[in-house]
Amino acid sequence: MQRDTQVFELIGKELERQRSGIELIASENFTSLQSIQAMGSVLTNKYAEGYPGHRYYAGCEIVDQVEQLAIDRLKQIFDIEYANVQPHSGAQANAAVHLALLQPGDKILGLDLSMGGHLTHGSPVNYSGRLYDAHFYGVKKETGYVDYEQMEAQAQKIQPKVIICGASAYSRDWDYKRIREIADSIGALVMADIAHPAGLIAKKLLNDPFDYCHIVTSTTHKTLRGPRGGVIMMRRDFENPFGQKDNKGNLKLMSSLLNLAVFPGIQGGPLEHVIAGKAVAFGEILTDEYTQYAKQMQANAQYLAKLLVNKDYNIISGGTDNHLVLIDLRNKNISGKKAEQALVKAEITCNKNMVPFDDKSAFVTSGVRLGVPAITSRGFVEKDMEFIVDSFDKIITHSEDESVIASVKSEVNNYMKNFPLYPELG
Ligand code: DSN
Repeated sequence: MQRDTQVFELIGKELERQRSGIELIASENFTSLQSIQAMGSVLTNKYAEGYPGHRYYAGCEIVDQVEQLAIDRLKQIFDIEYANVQPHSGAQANAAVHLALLQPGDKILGLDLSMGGHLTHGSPVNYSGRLYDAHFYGVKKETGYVDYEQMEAQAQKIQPKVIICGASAYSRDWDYKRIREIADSIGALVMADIAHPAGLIAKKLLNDPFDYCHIVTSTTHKTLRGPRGGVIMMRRDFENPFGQKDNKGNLKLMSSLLNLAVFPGIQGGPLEHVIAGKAVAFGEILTDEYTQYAKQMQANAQYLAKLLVNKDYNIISGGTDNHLVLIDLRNKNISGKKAEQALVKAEITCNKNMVPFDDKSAFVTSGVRLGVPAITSRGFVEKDMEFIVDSFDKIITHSEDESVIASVKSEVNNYMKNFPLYPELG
């Protein structure tokens, strides 16, 4: 068969783009070459609807072992009893949890998208806000921290079945114990979406959600540094108080409802090649090298925040506990959209982001979100944050000066030559 040069030339160009620039999108990372190789393997050819040992197709003996390896490693990482590694994405993982727990029209309570939350936590443009009766809590205007009093007041007033915690653009740790107390006071369940900080939680650098949150979801490609995908986890299984009863009158176990919600509920055949990539990444997370990586990620983010504050950038909440910072650019007289556009010309990639109490739309925004998972994988340590902040500041303060942008781009490209990415790929 003729080589598809069109597609592979584009892949080559994307590799070059990833190599030459500074990647600051908080939800992106560079998964290992062996994880990529597992994804690009013959496992993509196999249909395996069902779960290990219980499939609807023959010939699953090998993929059963692959999937079981991914499950076992994930259980070891987080010290949990239950893991489902089949969700194709974090959004699918969340949809499956909702399907397992809720009926259409049921009430949910999540962090407002404009305050750092996620589409699948009840946004009106997402299935979660269309199928369920979604309500929100926010962050405190004065501090930028989650407003737990508001969460409690909303919970008491609305009586949601599920309280969702977790965020896409929130740099502080969560008080899972307090959230559980609020949920217990109204008989609700707690779902934590740890897609962003999962890698730091895995290494105990942040609070552990598993003892307090009934169900925990994550993506696998952000701080966990695996392939794109999702997972659902529980430290302990339990009988779902909102679920149907079996024919003996017992409430069904959450694990069986979650498995049924993923397949056949919202997905067909699992992507066993991606699950193999997840298994590889989970194996890597169990190593000391990854522990060092997670610590470096947190140290980099904290130093990045400090340097930005020194240059009079307004960091929401004043700093960070995790891998990201959210910057309100209003005192710099530039929108998030303009900042993103100018930065990408200099090959510094980040995303515009609404900040709490933003007066601009989601298409314009007053802020940008910067994250360090990808650059930490490239080998950046604290002192490299100085280069990032200097380059970032030059662009923000000269966003329409093409000669400054061109000179920063050239400095960025030269700098990145010191941090090889996938050198094996030539
Ligand atoms: N879009 C992802 C992020 O950037 O945080 C979340 O799904």
